[in-house]
Amino acid sequence: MKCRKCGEKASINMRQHRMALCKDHFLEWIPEQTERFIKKYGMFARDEKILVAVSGGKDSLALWDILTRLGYEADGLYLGLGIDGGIEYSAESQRLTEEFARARNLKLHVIDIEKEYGHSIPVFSEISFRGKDKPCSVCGLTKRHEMNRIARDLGYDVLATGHNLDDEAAVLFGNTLQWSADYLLRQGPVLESKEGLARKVKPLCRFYEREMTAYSIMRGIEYIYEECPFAEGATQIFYKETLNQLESARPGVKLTFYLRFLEAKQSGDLFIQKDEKPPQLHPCERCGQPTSAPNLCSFCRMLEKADAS
Ligand code: Q46
Ligand code: ZN
Ligand code: ZN
Repeated sequence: MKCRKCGEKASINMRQHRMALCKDHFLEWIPEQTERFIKKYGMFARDEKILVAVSGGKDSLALWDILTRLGYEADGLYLGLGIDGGIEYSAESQRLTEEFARARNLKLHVIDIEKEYGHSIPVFSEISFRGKDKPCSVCGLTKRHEMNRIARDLGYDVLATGHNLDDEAAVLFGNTLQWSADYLLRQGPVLESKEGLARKVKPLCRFYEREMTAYSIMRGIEYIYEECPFAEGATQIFYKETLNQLESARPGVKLTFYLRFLEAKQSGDLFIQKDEKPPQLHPCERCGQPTSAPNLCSFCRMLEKADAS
């Protein structure tokens, strides 16, 4: 297999694009494409301040690397969740993220949830569900709250996450199986800002996971290989495997699934927009973030419950 651009030996073959590239050209192609997606979907402008949510995994570190290579002003945010799971997951991912930032002289904000709020994520979850459920719902709630808080308090315009095509296609697959119209209407590369919350963007949403793995390895990025110990067995992983089976029989099917969805949504043909008014939002009495609940947002209610226990 030869590189399409220079004819040298290819390092990666992307069947969905019918294109193989050598290492050097692949490492050029990824940022070029990212820049194209940033413009196409109107993610952010050159003068906007970007906060990248970094977890120590390949996607978020690759995203940070790409944005800084493209010359954007992008700082990192790492949330210490206090997850151990026998592999010191949080400690190791924090070490790798800090190392990444130090080596490149980048600004990284680190928020330790336990120091900030008195308990780690697994403990919050234990209190909320008495150990009956995985910590993922508490974790997701906390991550969203903290990302919004830091972006607002430190004046960032945009919050960027490292979701790749495999993540987005799996979420789309799940929402389609359920015909969850509300979620489908909200899914996309950009979630516009509202009520004082920063805009949320996913610049890697058109890259396959294997492309991000290849990019990270070729760029020499050291990232945490292990998934969070709670991710195992999640429905999303099952959907990813199912889509990978489809992909090996029909190369490109994952990308087409996602892109056709975005096109259909943009054209307005596929979905009947409901006339209902969106829920009335007002600031949470404790933290000030917008909520539809009467007094406190769900995160602050969780904190109150934990304090009272
Ligand atoms: S939600 Fe669940 Fe993730 Fe939080 S507890 Fe781990 S798997 S990190 S993306
Ligand atoms: Zn080449
Ligand atoms: Zn609140």
